[in-house]
Amino acid sequence: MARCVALIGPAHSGKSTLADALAALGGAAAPPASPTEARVLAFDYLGERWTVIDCPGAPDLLGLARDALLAADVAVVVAPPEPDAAALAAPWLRAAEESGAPTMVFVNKADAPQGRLREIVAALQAYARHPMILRQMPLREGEKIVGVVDLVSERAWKWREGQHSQLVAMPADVEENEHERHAALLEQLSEFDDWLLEEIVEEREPASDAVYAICARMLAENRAMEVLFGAAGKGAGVTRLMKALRHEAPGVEALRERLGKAATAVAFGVRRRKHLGRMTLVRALAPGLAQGAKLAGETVGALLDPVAERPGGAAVEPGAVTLAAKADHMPARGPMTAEKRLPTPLAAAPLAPQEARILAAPAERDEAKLGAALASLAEDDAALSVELEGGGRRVGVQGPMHLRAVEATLADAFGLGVEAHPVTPPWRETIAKGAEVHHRHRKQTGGAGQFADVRLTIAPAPRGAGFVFEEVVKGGAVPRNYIPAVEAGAREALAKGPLGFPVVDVVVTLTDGQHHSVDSSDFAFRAAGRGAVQEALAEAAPVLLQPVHMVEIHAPSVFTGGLSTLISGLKGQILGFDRDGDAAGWDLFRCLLPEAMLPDLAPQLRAATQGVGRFETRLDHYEEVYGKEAERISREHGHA
Ligand SMILES: Nc1nc2c(ncn2[C@@H]2O[C@H](COP(=O)(O)OP(=O)(O)OP(=O)(O)O)[C@@H](O)[C@H]2O)c(=O)[nH]1
Ligand SMILES: [Mg+2]
Repeated sequence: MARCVALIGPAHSGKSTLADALAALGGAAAPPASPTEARVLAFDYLGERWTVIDCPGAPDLLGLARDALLAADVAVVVAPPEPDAAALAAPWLRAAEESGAPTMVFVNKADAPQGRLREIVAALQAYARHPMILRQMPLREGEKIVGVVDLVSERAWKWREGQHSQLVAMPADVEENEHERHAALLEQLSEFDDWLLEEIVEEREPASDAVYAICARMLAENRAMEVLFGAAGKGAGVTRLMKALRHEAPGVEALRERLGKAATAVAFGVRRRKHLGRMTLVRALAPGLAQGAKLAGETVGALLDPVAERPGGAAVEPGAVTLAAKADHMPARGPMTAEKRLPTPLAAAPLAPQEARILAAPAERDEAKLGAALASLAEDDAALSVELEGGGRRVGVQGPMHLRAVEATLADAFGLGVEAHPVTPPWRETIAKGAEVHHRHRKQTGGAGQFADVRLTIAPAPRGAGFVFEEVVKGGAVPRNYIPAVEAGAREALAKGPLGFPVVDVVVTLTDGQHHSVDSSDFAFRAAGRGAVQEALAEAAPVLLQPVHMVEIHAPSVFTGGLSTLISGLKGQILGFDRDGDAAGWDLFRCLLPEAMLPDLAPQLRAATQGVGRFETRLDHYEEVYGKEAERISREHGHA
């Protein structure tokens, strides 16, 4: 049975280097890593099939890691070797915990550590609910780490570049420290195992194999995160990691427990290629996945080798990964049976967009094609949202890398270039006082004339009331059948007020008027209603309204100190912050922010949190804007 590992973690921590090194253990060649796509590697190790999913580390491509976690037996969070960089690993630790995937941590670049290993682990621990268990200690020569001591077996290994590590005698100066740490590790593990606790109490030395078995169970039951370390760039610690995975990684049965026992396969993302079209990454969870078989009610077309993207074997063994082509309706993510889709776990639910652009095709004739392409990309990408807005398409992305990835797919797979424009908030206007007008529409053109006469009042209505139309006409001065036309005219006038924006929160009351038995018509009363309301609005002290959002920022606690200044700088109103009850080491920061500031929030938050902060927003209310700011908005964005 084939097993699958997802490598996730911050940018440049060495995931791709580690993935290459793991594949090299199995003698497999690896295609180059992509900065914007999850790379799949497959190899055999000691007679077993393995797939490694190498996820990009840009925080705005977190969605790809969440997809990979759906299908992986084990997540390996590859962390940088600096205590100060631990917060960069926070989103990945969080995604791993949310997915429910058993997780290990690999502290990489141990050849050039920027701190003591125990400090690094302590710093990482702040962002995980699962206890982290350091199963090794470094073997040093001077300050340099040259190998590793396995604290379970109490054996020392020296790294050798390009070769297997060498078993060496435990250096005398390490021995005492090692014994202490070995005892501490056993004590930590005994929290998960009564037998081990008893052995310790009885002062018996447990056999290494029994302790390894406890480690394996801890991982399989997802109760703790083991921490290993190494230097993938030098091949150091890679075999240790692979052996730990081989001994401890649970198989597809455990994944089925997580996804739903009935699941026979799980989809975890889509790739698009110019000639091959849309292809879904699928992991088989049971026998029977083959060309021509059914999956989620659809007949499986071509099955490709996910590494080379060429036709693969006819059948896919349980646990192996394949690329389903020519199946346009195959779900992009989530577990399924032969007949149907099963519910997708919450951990792969859509991500709130962090930035938006209006995307347009440079050539008018490509607009429809762009619309269709974007709609289908959004369906496949839980991190992408597309809405129609004012004739354009408002595309919500996670950040610049994500936008680049979307643009690249549009260009490469659909042959579509796009122009990206900034989005503008939906400003509105209202009135500050009431007004009363009399407006007559009269025209004599050739034969039939036009005549309509209306008197009406306009008055402010409470925020959120929208448009209210009333009439108190007496004695049929405006005949009943023309009143809807007056209302329609009023609506036309409100579509664009004196400041250039749609008018809201007003009551228009038709009070009186005159008509003519021949020249009056719906048309004439509509024109009169429109003219009257236009006139009234100008007299009613128009006021600009801006949308204000309730914003919830999620960031590791170390960054929250700087957020108050950031929000004040964006003219936001801070509502407070709390520990985030949903994730270890994260804070939840709430504020009100004008929508016009949201495009600045995303890059500033990225800068203030090294890319890991994110936010959710929803429209809260409209608020009045006065003075120079209002004049500027009306001048630059009003369509007067
Ligand atoms: N010193 C040292 N450098 C390493 C090690 N492993 C990787 N690197 C270097 O770190 C840099 C980033 O490595 P990648 O493997 O591309 O990192 P990644 O995590 O895949 O990065 P993204 O895919 O961009 O998120 C490269 O320059 C590697 O050569 C290591 O063990 N020690
Ligand atoms: Mg990489």
